[in-house]
Amino acid sequence: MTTHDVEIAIIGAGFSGLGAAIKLIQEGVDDFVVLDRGRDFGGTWRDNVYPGAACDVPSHLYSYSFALNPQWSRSYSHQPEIHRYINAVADEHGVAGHTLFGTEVTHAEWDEDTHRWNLRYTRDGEQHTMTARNLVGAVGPLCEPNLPDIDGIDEFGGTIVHSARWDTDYDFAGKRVAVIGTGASAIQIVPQLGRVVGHMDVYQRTAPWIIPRNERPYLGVENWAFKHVPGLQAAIRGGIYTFNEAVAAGMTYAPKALKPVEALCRANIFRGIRDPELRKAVTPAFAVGCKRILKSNDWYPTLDRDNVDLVTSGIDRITPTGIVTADGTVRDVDVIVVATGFHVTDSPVFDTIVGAAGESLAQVWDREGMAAYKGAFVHGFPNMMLLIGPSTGLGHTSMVYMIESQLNYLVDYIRTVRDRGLARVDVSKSAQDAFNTDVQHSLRRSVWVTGGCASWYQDHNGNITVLWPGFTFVFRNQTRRFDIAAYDVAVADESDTTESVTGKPVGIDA
Ligand code: N01
Repeated sequence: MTTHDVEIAIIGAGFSGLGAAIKLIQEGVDDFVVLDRGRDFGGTWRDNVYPGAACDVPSHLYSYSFALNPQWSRSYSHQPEIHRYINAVADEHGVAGHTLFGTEVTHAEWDEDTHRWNLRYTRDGEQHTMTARNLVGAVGPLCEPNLPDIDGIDEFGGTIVHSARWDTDYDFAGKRVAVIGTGASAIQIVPQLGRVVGHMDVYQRTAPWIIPRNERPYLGVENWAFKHVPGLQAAIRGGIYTFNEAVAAGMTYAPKALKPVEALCRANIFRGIRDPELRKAVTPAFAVGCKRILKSNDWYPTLDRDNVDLVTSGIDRITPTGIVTADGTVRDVDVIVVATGFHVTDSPVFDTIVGAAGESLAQVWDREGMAAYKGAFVHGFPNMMLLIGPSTGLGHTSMVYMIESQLNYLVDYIRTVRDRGLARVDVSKSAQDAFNTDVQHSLRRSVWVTGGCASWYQDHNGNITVLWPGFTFVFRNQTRRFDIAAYDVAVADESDTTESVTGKPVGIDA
């Protein structure tokens, strides 16, 4: 077992953890480490390798502002290209030298005596420990797959594949397949499988609203222009951003203004499906925007295929050979694809982080509801900043924009801690509560509250704790500077200024 002490430990090497590492390097901070259980950078864009995996935010906006990519091959990027982009950016900034892959953090606990986070992690089957003066939680909300709790699922004798843990060796050709779920992942998987499987049953609990996806490949001349015409890519990015912010206004303040979007979705159904009964079955019964608005041109035509059935009767149980629905129908299958989303408000990661009072994030959030200050700091968890924490999610535009806002806040936090010699920084309960009261106030007329749907944006109390309401530039303004007045702080004494114990952690070149 090895022990180390670092100034900052970042858990997660996806878009947010990598962005944090780059910003720290640019700030001249060297004493940090990124810990990730995977084998390279990318997080959710490394792990989601299901067929058809792609982004539904246009390529020019779904990238770091400090690493624009003029070479995007399509107007919407697919997973392999985003994964390559993320790793290329990591290479360019030399982040690998700060990163431990194949490393799973199993426990992180605040130590009030040393003013440090005590971390336990496993690497190559061995246990290690580390202490860190600051902890950055960059695991993202979409990292822990949610397996549905359906009677009999453990007894199924065939294969079960979760969308986020795809079995790339499994050959779907000619198979009888069941797909559970009709969210953002399922609508990308189902059209790909529909072309190769023998038969597919798609189990829909709630029909989603889906607009057409105006994806196309870029011409060589366009890529040339993105690279050589000054300001062109930034202008396109700005145009996409501005359009999306208008949608945010509708979702937050005037859901009725989204009627034209609903009309687009209805036209998409009409165009994609001939059978009137099937059209009715796929038409949602909630306001557009209440759940994520999806984008697809081939979802409806796939449901209309002869080898595909949409099943709307609820799932009663799973048997060793298939699925039984509430109406008593038995459908035998070889493989079940579960595209049932992620543990967002109940992530097992929350159990592993223990704050100053000896309680885990899960215990605190179970009792008080999921909440943080500016989506980042949680009262009672000193010196810990979450990236894409509570109230930062979006239903309409690029999460990378929110991540970059939080990175500004992180860098200014580290600057402040260094300049003032702070050993302990804990957001005050009153500042955190006031922030969340404002968020809930902004949400009250929004489509997520009034739209008549259940969604993963809600915690177990039914409150929308995942989303940022309104304009993202408001969040950018609120996170420009670290506002120390919102925090209870303690200055370092001699015991806090102890030198690092053993320098860089195991596996990182000195
Ligand atoms: O998961 P979801 P996802 N029995 O939670 C159903 C991002 N993403 O992986 O709606 C039967 O949206 C559930 O039904 P219902 C994006 O932010 C982005 O698809 O709850 N069904 C729903 O249909 C997205 O929002 C991209 O009634 C069950 C589905 O499973 C997020 O990831 C691409 C069930 C889950 O949908 C999650 O998307 C892909 C049960 N027991 C994903 N449990 C981009 O393009 C759940 N369901 C950027």
